[in-house]
Amino acid sequence: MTEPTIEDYFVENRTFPPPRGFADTALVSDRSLYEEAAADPEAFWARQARELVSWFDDFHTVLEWELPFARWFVGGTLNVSYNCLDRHVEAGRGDKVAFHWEGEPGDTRTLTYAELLDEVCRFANALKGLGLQRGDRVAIYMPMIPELPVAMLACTRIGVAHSVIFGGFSPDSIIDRVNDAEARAVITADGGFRRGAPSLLKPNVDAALPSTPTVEHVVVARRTHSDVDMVEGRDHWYHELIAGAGADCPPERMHAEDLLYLLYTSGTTAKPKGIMHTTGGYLTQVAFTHRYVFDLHPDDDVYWCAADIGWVTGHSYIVYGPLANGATSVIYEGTPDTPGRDRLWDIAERYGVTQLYTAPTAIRTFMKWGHEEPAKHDLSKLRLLGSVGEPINPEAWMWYHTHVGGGRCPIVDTWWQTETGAQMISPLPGVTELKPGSATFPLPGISAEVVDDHGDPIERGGGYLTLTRPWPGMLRGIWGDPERYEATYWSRFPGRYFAGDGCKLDDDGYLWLLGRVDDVMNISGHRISTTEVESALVDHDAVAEAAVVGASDDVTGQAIIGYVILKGRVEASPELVEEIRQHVSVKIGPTARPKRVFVVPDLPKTRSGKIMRRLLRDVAEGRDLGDTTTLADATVVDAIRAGASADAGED
Ligand code: 7RM
Repeated sequence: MTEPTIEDYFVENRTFPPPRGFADTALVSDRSLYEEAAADPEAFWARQARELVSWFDDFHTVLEWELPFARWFVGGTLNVSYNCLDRHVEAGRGDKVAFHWEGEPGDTRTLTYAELLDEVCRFANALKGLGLQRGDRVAIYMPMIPELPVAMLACTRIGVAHSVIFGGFSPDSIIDRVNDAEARAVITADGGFRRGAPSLLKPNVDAALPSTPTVEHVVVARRTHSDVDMVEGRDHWYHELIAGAGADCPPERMHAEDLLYLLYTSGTTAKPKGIMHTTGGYLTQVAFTHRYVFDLHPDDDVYWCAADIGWVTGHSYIVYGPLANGATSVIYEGTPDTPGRDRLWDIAERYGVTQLYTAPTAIRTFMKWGHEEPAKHDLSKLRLLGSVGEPINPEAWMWYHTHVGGGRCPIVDTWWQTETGAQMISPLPGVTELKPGSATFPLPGISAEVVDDHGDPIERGGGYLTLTRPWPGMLRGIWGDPERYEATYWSRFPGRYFAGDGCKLDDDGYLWLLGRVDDVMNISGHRISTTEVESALVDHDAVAEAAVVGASDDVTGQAIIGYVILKGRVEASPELVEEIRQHVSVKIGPTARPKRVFVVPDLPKTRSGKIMRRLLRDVAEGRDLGDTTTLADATVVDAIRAGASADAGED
């Protein structure tokens, strides 16, 4: 007996070729990169590594592959901060702006490449002064202030691996991560500004420290000027360390496979996984993808990735990719609705942003706020838009394209993971014909296949996304746990990396990501993806956001339960709820029609905006909540639970 793979309902036929004006100046406008990479992937990556990265010593071996352990660019030595800073200054671009930083209260700071290099060197010397050395690990728990990329780059300069911990995490999360990495120091701040108020960080570190025996030093950047307790000998002010440190700090010559950073992701069990990224391969792939996926013209562009640096997207596409490529970027500290719901568009207008990279969850929120908000601003400098983090529903794609991109900007929907380090499946904007909601094709040098339950590749329809060849930016393991690395990613389909995502292939070979396979619903034997039903719900005019889960059902095994946020209102008549359910039937078929639809004020999300469907399943099945440490706003579930028990609306 074969289990059915994931069913395939949603049909989207709109297509968008690269706009003519865009393709004319695009870095890539033909298939040559794809052809070169297909003919010899290792030679292709070797060329990119030599062109995009500066090496102290060239590598002698492109790839050593002992499944599932890869070593890229073996024999090569390099330094990431040198690649991100010194070489641009040496080439005469020291006065070019690296970051236009804007704080939530409206304060700003501009950092040129020369200024950034100076501060990084001073801070690197300060870290050395605290006794940190090559091979150590340091935890960084900071708001989105310039000192955060400075701290990361200072670590890379002296061969210390960083572990950035999201500023929203609790003391318990800090304890787990610091102890797992055996970090010798924590770099933090007094606090940061979010929604108009200071949120405190140092007190969380203080609460964690009694349980983190490896930490010898804490460095505190001053941001909010809130009162903090400083422990003599252990705690140091960032600004005092910088003032006392020299500006000369030669970059450490690192091996290509030396650890660059750890970034923890929560897995299915409570213990988070320390995803390991190394130096040469990671930098090569982030530089490559940042340049070609965003079509970066460093002299003209003002690029903005509106993610948080505490998420892998910020590591790769705020810090390492843009700096390696000598880009000018925007960094914004705060929330998109402070002081008004047009904050992002205001920033984009004032800095003349040319490329904007954000998440579907943000785009759906902007949709809910209305297209009047972007319309208040001149966004005519924008020439490319990006999406990352979740499948983007066709309706959200169309809204982004029309109301932010003015109908003229290609959208790069980029699929990748903390584990992949860099973008994997994405259009090349000067080449690929887009379909709203599809991440399209693997990038040059990347090889993906959709397989069925047996691990056999399928040519169309729904299945599991796998990667069939190692790639330069891939994770090198889970810190301290090689068995878990093998079991999590390489055992479900032998010889393949299993990403954990469902995916379908359409008749033209486009890839459509279908969400996490753990979330796939089984309704009377039909395996239905959350993404397709959610896209059908969001397609209804009244619906801004939607999440669906499969809850146990006596008759059908599981039943689809939908949670929707409406546009501009908080309640729906029973007729409207019925109409919304019916819309799914019409759009993709009666099997996928939700049994119940609840109107909710908000959805439970992680700090990077991913919907936590597991918690919605707990609510739907009346269980106590499991682990909620990664939830951005813990009150949301209570509000849903209260509403869901009061509501009705069944067949
Ligand atoms: C970059 C990032 C990874 C998971 C991944 C997917 C989902 C990310 C897309 C997407 C559909 C996309 N890293 N995901 N991007 N799904 N289309 N363009 O998000 O480690 O935090 O998450 O996110 O499920 O496996 S992550």
